[in-house]
Amino acid sequence: MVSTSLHDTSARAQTRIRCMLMRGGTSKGAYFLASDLPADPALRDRVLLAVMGSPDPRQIDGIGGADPLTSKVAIVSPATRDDAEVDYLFAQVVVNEARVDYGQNCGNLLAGVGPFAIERGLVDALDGATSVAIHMVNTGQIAVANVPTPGRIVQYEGDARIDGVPGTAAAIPLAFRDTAGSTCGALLPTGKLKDTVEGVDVTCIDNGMPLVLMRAQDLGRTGYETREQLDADEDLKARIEAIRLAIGPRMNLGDVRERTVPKMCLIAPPRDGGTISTRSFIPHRCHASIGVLGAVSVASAAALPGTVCDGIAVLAEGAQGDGQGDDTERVVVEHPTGEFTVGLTLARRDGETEITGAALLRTARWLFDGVVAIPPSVWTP
Ligand code: NQM
Repeated sequence: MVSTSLHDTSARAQTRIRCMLMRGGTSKGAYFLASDLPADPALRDRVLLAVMGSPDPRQIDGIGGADPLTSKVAIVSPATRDDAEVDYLFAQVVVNEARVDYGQNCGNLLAGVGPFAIERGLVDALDGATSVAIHMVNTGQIAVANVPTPGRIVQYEGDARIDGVPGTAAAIPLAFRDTAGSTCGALLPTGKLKDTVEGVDVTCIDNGMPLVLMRAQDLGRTGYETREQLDADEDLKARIEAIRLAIGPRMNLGDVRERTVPKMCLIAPPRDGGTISTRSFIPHRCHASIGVLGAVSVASAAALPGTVCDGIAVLAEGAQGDGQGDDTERVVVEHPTGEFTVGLTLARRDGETEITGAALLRTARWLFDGVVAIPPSVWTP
């Protein structure tokens, strides 16, 4: 049993806070019980900055990995809603700035929330698999994770492979129901399938993650560049940021200068038998693969006729048709390190397509459990 102690004002020693380090999907982060962190939000943010070692491009004085994908925190507590077992608040600790952002979800860290809740005793495991309904506090939606728990113990090893993570691990299927308009209030926040910003056609969409899609060729790129090439492409990044700042208020996000949303995504025709090829910016660095809810938003745009994906996305026969009834569409989103498959549930009525759900597969791994040490100076601003 690890001892936890919240701040003791008489102590000169560092304060030990219980913390579990987990890989969630293609991200890595520190998982905390909310009750192990300070209740005061400003103090909690100072603690999280100290945990990760921000602001510092190398995060040398913390456990962050000097990349937005490894400078993440999950704060978990008993659910405040009847339709969930746990609350999950996601915090993005900005690497280079003394800032913690709560303005988005993270579907990758979400994959570790079910296992963490079971390991910490918030949820009782069943023999076989345990379904955990998770209230994603940042946006107010529910996700359901199905955690493998043979013998009532979380199983991390398995044969599921996700691109962006070496090897295989136990599959954790995730299902989302009500993610449309998660942050922007509407699936199509500008009210249109297509807009033109700074002379570039874009589709603004929010099915769990606010996203701006642009055809790579409209920006003079192929869309197949590597992450490193794109991160070094200052001209491209300046154009993308100009589009982001211009469209942010029209997506109901206000001034997005200091926000991590909307994410920006270059699209191109698929090259490896998938539906669409992507390079996403989160929002200033190119993603090594693609975010979970980012992929759900891309897949949603690909499935809707009239977006910038027309003529680029290769959908299954009849997938964009104006038929009637419900069906499931498998959308394969290619990214810099492979592909991400999203299963969309679509309801079609009189030529209109509504996206009613999304399902996908992630894996997670408990890496380390212990206490993180916070210097005394953090407690006094
Ligand atoms: O889109 C990166 C990630 C994410 C977020 C980001 C995510 C999601 O890959 O749901 O998972 O977009 O900042 O972890």
